[in-house]
Amino acid sequence: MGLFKFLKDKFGKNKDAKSSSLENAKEGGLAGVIEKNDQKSSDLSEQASLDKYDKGLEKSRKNFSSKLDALTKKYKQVNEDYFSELEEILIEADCGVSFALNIIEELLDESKAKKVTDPKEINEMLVDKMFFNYLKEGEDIKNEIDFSTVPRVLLVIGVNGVGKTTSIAKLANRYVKQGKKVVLVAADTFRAGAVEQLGIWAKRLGCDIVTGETNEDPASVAYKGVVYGKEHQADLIIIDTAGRLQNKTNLMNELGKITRVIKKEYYQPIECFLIIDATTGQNGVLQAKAFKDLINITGIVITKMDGTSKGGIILAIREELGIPVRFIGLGEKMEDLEEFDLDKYLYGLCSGLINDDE
Ligand SMILES: Nc1nc2c(ncn2[C@@H]2O[C@H](COP(=O)(O)OP(=O)(O)OP(=O)(O)O)[C@@H](O)[C@H]2O)c(=O)[nH]1
Ligand SMILES: [Mg+2]
Repeated sequence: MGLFKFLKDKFGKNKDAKSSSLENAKEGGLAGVIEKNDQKSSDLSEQASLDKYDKGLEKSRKNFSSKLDALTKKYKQVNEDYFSELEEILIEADCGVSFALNIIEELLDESKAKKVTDPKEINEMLVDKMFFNYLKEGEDIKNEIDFSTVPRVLLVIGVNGVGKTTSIAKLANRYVKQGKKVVLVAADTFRAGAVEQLGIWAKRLGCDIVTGETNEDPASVAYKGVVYGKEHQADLIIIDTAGRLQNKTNLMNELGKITRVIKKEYYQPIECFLIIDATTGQNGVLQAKAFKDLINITGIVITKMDGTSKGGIILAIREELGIPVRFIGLGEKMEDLEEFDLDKYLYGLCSGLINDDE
């Protein structure tokens, strides 16, 4: 079975599972109710997560699926023009030129080999390819932070205004709810108000916060934060940094200094999340390239997915940088950060096509 059908079955089944577990719980005894309630709450949280993807990707889906749908209706049989229009749709969705070119080439070869001429079938092949091209062979991606050794240090970086501090608050919220002790470190000593902004979140979430003086060297604040977190048995130490444009050499070099100083006190690998604003399109890919040259990025958090109609950026980043997207911001609220899930993402982006396929 192709991924296209698999997604339809998987997420369709989910809805059935929810109602049947609710119904069974009504009928069963106490043990049955407890068991069914466990099942029910996991079904419901899975459904809630899927709903967030669905809502957050609404603009992208409308844009992408409606264009593909129009293309499918325009051509009864695929030809060269069809493929060049399809390529354009992929590029316009911010999937990146190299991703688009590669996937079109593969589709051309495969459709010729299998003698497929129906554009609906090509859509199915396209969704399959989007999936398999994301997964690099032999790679086992773990999105969640690994707490097998604690504390973990997470450095959060990115250009100005992409959503670093908000994503930190969302991540802290996620892990506090899982019972982890989270310490926030305000190493953005550059922008007026940055420390206060993180302070408000720390108070709201009940996390300790380590701050420095105005204009104190951010590396020194980061160091203090790591020492504090170790002394206070933190599970996770999250370091907020100033927004820095990728072409400002001094600010970029500062990142190297921050990691060097942390390593004097912390000997485990540092988690480093680069935050990318989905609404910046291909500029986000350029930012990621510049940061990657300087620092070991262990994951990407894509923010503001709800604000763009070009949700393909995740595919472009994966194609061009090979760095996994670990979390995805699907709204402004605290709960609107989800672990990245390729199935839900592709379903969110393409469900218009998938559900059309009745
Ligand atoms: N809609 C939406 N808005 C978001 C999301 N993530 C962040 N934002 C908004 O983006 C704006 C900037 O967020 P910040 O967290 O302050 O960004 P920053 O990267 O820390 O900014 P600087 O520290 O100034 O570089 C805020 O208005 C956030 O509410 C998201 O996933 N969806
Ligand atoms: Mg900030």
